[in-house]
Amino acid sequence: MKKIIIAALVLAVAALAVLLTAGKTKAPEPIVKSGAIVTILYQNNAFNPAIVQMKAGDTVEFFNNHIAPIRIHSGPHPIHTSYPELASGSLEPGESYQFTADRAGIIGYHNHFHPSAAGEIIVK
Ligand SMILES: [Cu+2]
Repeated sequence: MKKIIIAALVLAVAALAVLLTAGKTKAPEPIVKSGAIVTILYQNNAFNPAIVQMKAGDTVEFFNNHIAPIRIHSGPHPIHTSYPELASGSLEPGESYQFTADRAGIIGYHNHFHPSAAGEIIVK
């Protein structure tokens, strides 16, 4: 009986040693710096956070958590010429819109249905 217990202990120690060694030789996880998504919530006629900073190629997601439809556009209201690619169309409550900025700059945006609700995307 003692031999069986000793054998089991030896096996357990060997298995633990293999696990610890495997953990130490594992390559570090890469830090993903592209393709990040920043989420902006719209609720009670305000964006939260209203101002976000990201890198060109990152994605911002606008999520409508409000009781009414929203429509995201760049400034200035109502012509939206500063960044015409930012145009969500009408977003019903519970819907979201993803936008990827492809160049550096400061993009002012607003809810076209409630233009005083506004913010900025700072693209580095
Ligand atoms: Cu507008």
